[in-house]
Amino acid sequence: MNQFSRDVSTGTANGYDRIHILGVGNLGKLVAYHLVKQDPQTRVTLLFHRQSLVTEWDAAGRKIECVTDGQAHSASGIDAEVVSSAESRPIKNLIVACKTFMTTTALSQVKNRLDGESTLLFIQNGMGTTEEVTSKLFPEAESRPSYWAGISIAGVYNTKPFSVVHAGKGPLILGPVPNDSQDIPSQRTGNVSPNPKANYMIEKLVGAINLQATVTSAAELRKAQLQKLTANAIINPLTAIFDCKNGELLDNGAKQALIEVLVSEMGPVIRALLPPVETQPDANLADFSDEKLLAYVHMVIDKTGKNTSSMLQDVKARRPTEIDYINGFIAARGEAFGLACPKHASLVTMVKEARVIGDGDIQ
Ligand code: KPL
Repeated sequence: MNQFSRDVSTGTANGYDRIHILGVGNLGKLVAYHLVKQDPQTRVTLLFHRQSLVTEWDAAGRKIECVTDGQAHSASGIDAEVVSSAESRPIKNLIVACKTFMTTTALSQVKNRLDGESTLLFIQNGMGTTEEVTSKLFPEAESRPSYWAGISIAGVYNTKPFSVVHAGKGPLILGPVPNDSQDIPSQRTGNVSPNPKANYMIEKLVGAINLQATVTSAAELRKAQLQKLTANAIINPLTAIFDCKNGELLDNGAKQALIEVLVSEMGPVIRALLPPVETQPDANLADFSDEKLLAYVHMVIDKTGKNTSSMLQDVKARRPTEIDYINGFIAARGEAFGLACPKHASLVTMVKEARVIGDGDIQ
């Protein structure tokens, strides 16, 4: 048995060897596809939040298609159900891949199926959802699931329902997250020890070779989350406002100067959110200097140059965006630390206005 081997004493009926996925956006579909493609024995259930998704799922032949390097392949044998409060079968492994602003509502619909032995793996943009889920849904520590999070900069988009194009491959970094309602490092009290029953889900994800998933510590995961938050706080609102591909953010000096100003405004907040020194002995604040954060943003822009950011896609489709959990999160935490971020607060307002004037054309 390796460290991620399944506890074979747990059976199918109690849900330990089934992975549920809440949110069938591009990442949710990509993960479902690779889990089943790697091992057709893996039991995966997609949780639909609306009945019309069943019609789309049936029309897609109950398969997920994945296009890589121009070649389309599909994975079948995936289960699906519409979330319903009448359902009570336990959910032990749940990947939360819905939009950040829907997380609490979506999870409240399956809350009766979750308990202290469940593990939630959040694979989302932005930050602040785990703390919100704890305070709104699981205030009692005994019945609170364990939390993990996953960070990915894979370029994924879709051209039709239940189909994804895996354009830019990138690692999926997985790690445990404290399950408290606090994200100010010095005030954290949450349990970060991963639920040993999470092993099945983590083992399966790491085993799905094309997901390039690796497991790291809570402190290292936190650092990856903060780097990704920095990239999202620059790329997502600016591409939404300028209506451009990620790579076009570096095509003139004015945009580059704006990126620099925004990174230096958020840099102090990102550094204040780093894990405490005792949990990251090799931590180097210099890794999070404004220069290093800027270099990270440029790296993500280069790697995802041809992408239409998720926020621009949302604006064009007149959907709500994740701005409150990206720049809104930075502005709110900045205020709590006495590190005001007025420019990031303005981006929140501007993106909300861009949503109103968006032309609704998703290209
Ligand atoms: O996460 C992304 C997004 O679009 O939300 C990036 C990394 C910016 C890729 O487009």
